[in-house]
Order: sequence, then structure tokens, then C-alpha cells
Amino acid sequence: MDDCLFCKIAAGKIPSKKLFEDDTLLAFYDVDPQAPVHFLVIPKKHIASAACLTEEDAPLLGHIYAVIAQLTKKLGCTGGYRVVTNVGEDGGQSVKHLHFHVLAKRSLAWPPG
Ligand code: DGP
Repeated sequence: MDDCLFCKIAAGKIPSKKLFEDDTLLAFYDVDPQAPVHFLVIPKKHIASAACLTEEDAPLLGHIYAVIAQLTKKLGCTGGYRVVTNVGEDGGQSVKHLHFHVLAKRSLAWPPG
């Protein structure tokens, strides 16, 4: 999508600090980290949010979680991590392109604010 920030990052039109990339997804560090490790994983195809997912996206989601498992291992997140996807206004979603926050290397409170 032409006016989507994360589509531009996925296409390399806006620079990002990349952790991993393949044909279907990109992982890059969040510009405003909320934990010592905080990166985002996005599908390269535009999906507005998790609310738009269908059964057809199941392989993509499996791949996203497998890549997250590999990256957190590589980054030494031995204490665990949290994966968050915000949806819509009440969910706190500011960028309207599906993304998974991965936060690690500090103790994370529950419930979230
Ligand atoms: P959310 O509020 O769930 O939609 O999260 C959007 C996240 O995206 C937020 O943590 C900040 C991050 N972000 C916004 N713009 C940029 C950018 O240009 N580059 C990077 N690396 N992260 C961004």
C-alpha cells in the first residue's frame, strides 16, 4: 500500500535496523524500544491488523512465530519474551499494518496498562 509506513519499510524505501528478512516477512528493531530487546515482525504483504486475518494466513502466522523463536534464541532471550499485536484504537494500534512486537530481557508486568 502506497501510504503505509510498514509497507515502505518492507520495500526498503524507509531504512530500518533489520534482524531478519525473507520473501514473506521482515523483522526489525522498534524505533521506540520498550524493553532491552524490542523488535517488530511484519508480513511483507499488507494486512491492516490481526482482525483482517483469515484461515489462508495460517502458514504465514506459523512462519512468523517460528522466526520469532529463532531470533529470540539468537539474541539470548533465555528468560522468556512477550509477543504482542495491538489491534485497533482500543488495542493501541498506531501503525495500520499487522505487526508483532517482541519484547525481552526485562520482567514484563501483567496485566498490561
Ligand atoms: P503499535 O502502537 O502497536 O501500532 O506499534 C507501532 C510501533 O512501531 C511502535 O512501537 C513504534 C514503531 N515504529 C513507528 N514508526 C517506526 C519507524 O519508522 N521505524 C521503526 N523501526 N519503528 C517504528
